[in-house]
Amino acid sequence: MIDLRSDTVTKPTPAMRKAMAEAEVGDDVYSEDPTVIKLQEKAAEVFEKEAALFMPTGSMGNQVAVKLHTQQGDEIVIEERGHIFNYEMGTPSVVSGVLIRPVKSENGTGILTWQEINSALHVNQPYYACPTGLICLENSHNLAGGSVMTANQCEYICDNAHQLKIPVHLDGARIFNASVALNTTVADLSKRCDSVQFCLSKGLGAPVGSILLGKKDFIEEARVWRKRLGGGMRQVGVLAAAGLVALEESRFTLFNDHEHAKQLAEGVANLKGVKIDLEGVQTNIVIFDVSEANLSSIEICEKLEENDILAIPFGTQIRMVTHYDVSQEDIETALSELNKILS
Ligand code: TLP
Repeated sequence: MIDLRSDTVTKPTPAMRKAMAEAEVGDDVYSEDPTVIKLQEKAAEVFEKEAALFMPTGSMGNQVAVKLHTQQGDEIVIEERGHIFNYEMGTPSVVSGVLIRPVKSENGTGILTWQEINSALHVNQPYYACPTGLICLENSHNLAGGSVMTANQCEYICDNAHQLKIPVHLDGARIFNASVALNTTVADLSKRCDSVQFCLSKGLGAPVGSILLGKKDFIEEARVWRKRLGGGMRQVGVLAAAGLVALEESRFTLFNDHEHAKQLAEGVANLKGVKIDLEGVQTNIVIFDVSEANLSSIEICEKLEENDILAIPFGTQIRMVTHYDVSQEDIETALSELNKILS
């Protein structure tokens, strides 16, 4: 199988499995798991944030942040294709009682400008509008094709938001991909954000887990909400051990995934009935439109599957994601099968 559905499908590396087998563990609900503590300290150091908390999933990391930053009846502002809005099952309304105000990114990159955000805010409008309680950013931006936001763009948004006393949460599920694409550190890319969530279980390759980062008090409260939502884990050092390997080693190989994504995108661009924005392919996600092809996106993905290639159809688009279990030869095979299907 060549599995291009997501980078969540990576299997733990031999180094991760070894670290998992040898991990020292304790009860993490009592904050007594030495490997979890080590992972959290390492993450806080890498991101230059005060504190970090190991979360079972990225969704829980994001949703605990939404809960802590907002009051019931607030609105959160987010780009219209943002994961927190589209793929977290309405949790902002269920858990936090907030509304979402999706904003269109006019240039199509998914990276909102401050002007676009500002025009969607409700500040000092008592008695009729929902007050904006939070701005959510996403870097890299999954459904916009893995596009990246620079450190300056992010800082500018945070500084303006903070002047209005609005906090900013960064969904950095794939922030290490953004840091490789922009040749900068994850600390720089999230410097002024009040909280950041990043996933160990995507391109970094750990089997499970995400980290939520922020100020010490915020993370202490996040620990309470994690427990409340059923995310208090026990001898979870076995998973944190894989996360530590992911954090310390995997980020240095993401560059290859980006090269493979470029190779894939360039190949796809030459296929019949396909539209793709090549410049938009900045990291490990390739999204292309097949509305002018002879088959629908679902039919194309079904035919790919018959040939042991997996991809995800989204409306008239198909998403393919590269990761360390996908080689250059796999990309060539996928392109050649796609070519046969579309010809
Ligand atoms: N993304 C998954 C699917 O849910 C779409 C994927 O295959 O890409 N933020 C972003 C930007 C994400 O892409 C994801 C997962 C999450 C948060 C949630 O992470 P998990 O799956 O750990 O809850």
